[in-house]
Order: sequence, then structure tokens, then C-alpha cells
Amino acid sequence: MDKKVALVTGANGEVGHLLLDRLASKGYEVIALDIKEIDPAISIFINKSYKTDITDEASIESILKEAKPDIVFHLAAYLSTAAEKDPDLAHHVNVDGTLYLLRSAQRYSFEAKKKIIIVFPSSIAVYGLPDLTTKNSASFVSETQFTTPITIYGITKLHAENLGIYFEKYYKLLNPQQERYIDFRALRFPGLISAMTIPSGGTSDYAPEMIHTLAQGQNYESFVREDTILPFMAMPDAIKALTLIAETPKEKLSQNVYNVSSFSISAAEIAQMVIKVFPETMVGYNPDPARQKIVDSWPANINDTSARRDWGWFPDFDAKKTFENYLIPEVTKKYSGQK
Ligand code: AKB
Repeated sequence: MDKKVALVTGANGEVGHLLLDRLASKGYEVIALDIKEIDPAISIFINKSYKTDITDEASIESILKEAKPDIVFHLAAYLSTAAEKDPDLAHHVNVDGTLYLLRSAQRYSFEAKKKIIIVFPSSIAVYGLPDLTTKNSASFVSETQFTTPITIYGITKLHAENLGIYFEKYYKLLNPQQERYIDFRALRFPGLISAMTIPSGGTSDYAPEMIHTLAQGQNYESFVREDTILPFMAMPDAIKALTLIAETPKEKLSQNVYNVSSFSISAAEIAQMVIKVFPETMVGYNPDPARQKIVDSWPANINDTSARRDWGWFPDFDAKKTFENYLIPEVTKKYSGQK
């Protein structure tokens, strides 16, 4: 049987690094697309790469026609803090880039007469809790609650989710003959923590930054308060969720957009877990008011019962396992000899 072809946009990013590896080991033909040259560390996992801007619609369409993907993992995006620094550009990349991809994919698939699966990582940033009291009293937030984001990143992610649903279900609704070929599947991720890479541009980045900094024997100054609680997920679980939803038969999916959750933890609890292993290090707290406002608007817990029910989602790593079996051993190995 022919190999399935998976195209990954924004392939050089944190998620892309591990996803390419996993797709290759699952037997996919892997095509990587990024605005920059593909990192040599991950180029061993790919069959072909394209250096292209996601907002160059003509290039995206010709790549789709050449690569003929069955699935696109659309990772290319500006994260929350980076997006706040240049909201216009973030809107262009996160919204227009997604629109161009969906439009080109619909055109390519219409010609090829075959469905194309678009897997989209959305985020807890689509939520906007009005204040800390509401955040502290809200229990597990479902997909339909508090979808009033305060950041341009959250707004673009929410809009991109709706664009995906539109292309799958309602594209050119007035034309009764319109054939639609997009199969759109989105996951709302919590903050992701990888042992391999340090993220940049996110607001949940205090967690991975703290871990990587302490593991290098340095002290860390947190830009959020110690009592800040967010949901987080270990990167291997994020990759598991992406591949699992991509491979689930469509008839099992009762919705297009799913929360996926793993564990919730405060900044102080993260510091405690890591300082236990690197006792010569310290964490200080110097909250940045704007970034604090952003994390205070994101839920402490999200409800992922629909993902668990429809496609058997469950995380392999709880907080203890994330730190003890994944992050601590891997970051210790990564930085050994550097202190
Ligand atoms: C960010 O902080 O922007 C991301 C996210 C929560 O989507 N990590």
C-alpha cells in the first residue's frame, strides 16, 4: 500500500521537531514546510522540504499539488507574546495564512477528488476569563465556555478554528452543488513543555524556561506570580494527541474542535519540582503586568471529556511522570557537562 503523505507547516517549531520524528517512525512520507531552512537536526525525518512563507498562497497551492498530502498538520503561527508585539503581522500569519491554506487545500482536493485532513493546533488562549476571581472559581472549562479571548493570538486561533469548520461544512453554502473536501480537526492545547527545545514567543513559556534554565545551573526570574496556575502538557503527549486525532475515523468525531488536557500546576509547584533536583538554583518572581494579565485570563483547568469519549484521548504523562520520567532525565542529559 502507498505511504500516506503528511505535510507539516511551521515544521521548524517546537511541536514540529518531535512531530516529524513521530510521523517518520509511523511510516508516513513526511513533507516539511517552513519560512526558514529546515533545522539539520530534523531533516533526517523528512522526505522533502519547502522553504516558503505560509502567506504566499500561490506557493502553498503549488506545493500541495506537487506533494499531494493526505494530511496537513498546520503548525505555522505566531504565539501569544510574539503576536501581541505585532498584532497586524500575527493576524496576517495566523488568520490569512490559515485561510490561504484552507482555500488552496479545497482547490487542490477538489481537482484530485479526494478528502484532505487538516489538523490544527489551537490553544487555551481562545478562552478569556474576565478576572482572577472567575478563573479561581471556574471548574473545568468546556469548549463552549468563556470563548472571549483578550489576546490577538487567542482571537486568531478562535477565528482559524471557525474558518476550518466553515470550509468543512459550509463553504460556498449558496451553491447547492458545491463539493467540500476539507476534513478539519482542531485541538485546544494547554501550555506545552518539551525537554528538547526552549520555546520562544509564548506566554506559558515561564514553565519550560524555568526548567531549562535551572537545569543549566542558573537561577530563573519568573515573569508570572508564583500562584499562577495553568494547564500544561508534556510534548510527547501533544504529539500523541495530534497523531491520534489525525488517524481517528471521521465518523467517531462528534465535533471539530476538542480540548485536550493533562495536568494543572502552579509556577511555585514547578519551581519546587525542579529545585529538588538542582538544589543549587533559585527561582525569583517578578511578574510582568501584561503577561500576567494574559495568563490570568486563561483557564486553570480545561474539560477534555469529549476527546476522551470520541477518540480515546488520554495523556500518558501526569505531572509527576512529566517531571520525573521525562523532563528531569532528558534536560539533565541535554545540559550535562555545561554547568
Ligand atoms: C502561548 O503561550 O502562546 C502558547 C499557548 C498557550 O498557546 N504556549
